Amino acid sequence: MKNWKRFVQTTCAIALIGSTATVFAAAAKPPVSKAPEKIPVILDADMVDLFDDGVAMVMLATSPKVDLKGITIVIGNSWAEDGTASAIRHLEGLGRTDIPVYVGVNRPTRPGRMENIMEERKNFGYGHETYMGSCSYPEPASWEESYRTRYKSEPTIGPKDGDASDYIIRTIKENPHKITVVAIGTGGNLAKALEKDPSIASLSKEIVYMAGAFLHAGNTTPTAEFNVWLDPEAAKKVYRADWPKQTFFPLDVCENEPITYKDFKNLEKRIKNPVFKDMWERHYMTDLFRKNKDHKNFIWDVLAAGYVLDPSIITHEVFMPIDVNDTYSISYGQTVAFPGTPPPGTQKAHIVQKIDRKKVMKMLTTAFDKM
Ligand SMILES: [Ca+2]
Repeated sequence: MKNWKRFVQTTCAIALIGSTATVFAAAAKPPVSKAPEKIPVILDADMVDLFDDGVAMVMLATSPKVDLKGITIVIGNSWAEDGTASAIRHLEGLGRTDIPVYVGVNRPTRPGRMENIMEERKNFGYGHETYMGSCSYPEPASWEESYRTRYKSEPTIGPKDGDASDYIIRTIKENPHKITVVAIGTGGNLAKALEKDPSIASLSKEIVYMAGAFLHAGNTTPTAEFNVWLDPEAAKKVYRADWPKQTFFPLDVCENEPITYKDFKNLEKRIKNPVFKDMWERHYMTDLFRKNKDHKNFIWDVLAAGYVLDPSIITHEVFMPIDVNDTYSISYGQTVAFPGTPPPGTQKAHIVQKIDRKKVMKMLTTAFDKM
């Protein structure tokens, strides 16, 4: 009897060990591979409809690789009122009104700049573009007025309360070493954020710009690219901050990669949503292509957004210390790369020279399929 009892106890113990081992075996199975983490992005833009800020925004907002955390609006192509209206219209069109928009800096750093800009251009020279963005028309009364005038309807959302610079600081600090900043406007918002909290640069993952003309002519003046030219003091402050990685898509590459009439037609046929069809019909580029099939159009900011989606679009770059000339003079706003010894306080940056055009065009068609 005693032996029988021991036999039962031993058998039960073996069975228990066996079942526990089965549980351990199940737990030891290799974990199911998780989807890669999305890249958290802040987009700082001088928004315009579609090309080029708008398309960059659509690429980021619709990519399954990206978590577009928010959009901050800065002066540049447009006044902040127009940029805000445009950002909101794009988000409505995409059904992504969950992405917050914050309004930011609406004047260049240099006092009286907007008032003196025509005189300045006479003194400092003209580049190969006559384009002047916000400097060429009066500031709208409000973002709502801008929205109603352009889109002939009422907005369904508005920008969030609070300054763009505070949103940038808060978001970077809540996600240390994770955020990619996509800076495709002038430098005002980022310079303001850095003044308030210089730690945000090193707490970011990286920053990517459409800005500058390093080994290439300027567009607005003979030496300066528009985004830097409008607020050189802000750009200098931003480029000298200690970001872990800075990548520039300057005119060096942007002005070598235009889209053609064939590309234009290929993109046009993909737009289905009336919100984007309306923008396309009113876009300056549409008119130029319809009048002249030999027209070519640059897509500037699109390249910076494309890099976030796939860094392998870069096929050639140089890595050098850089700076901005902020002395009010003939080369005000010129971006400079230093093959030799740089001035103290400058940082090194990746300056993109060539891209894989096929990859970028594929990204563009994917984005337009969602419009
Ligand atoms: Ca832009």
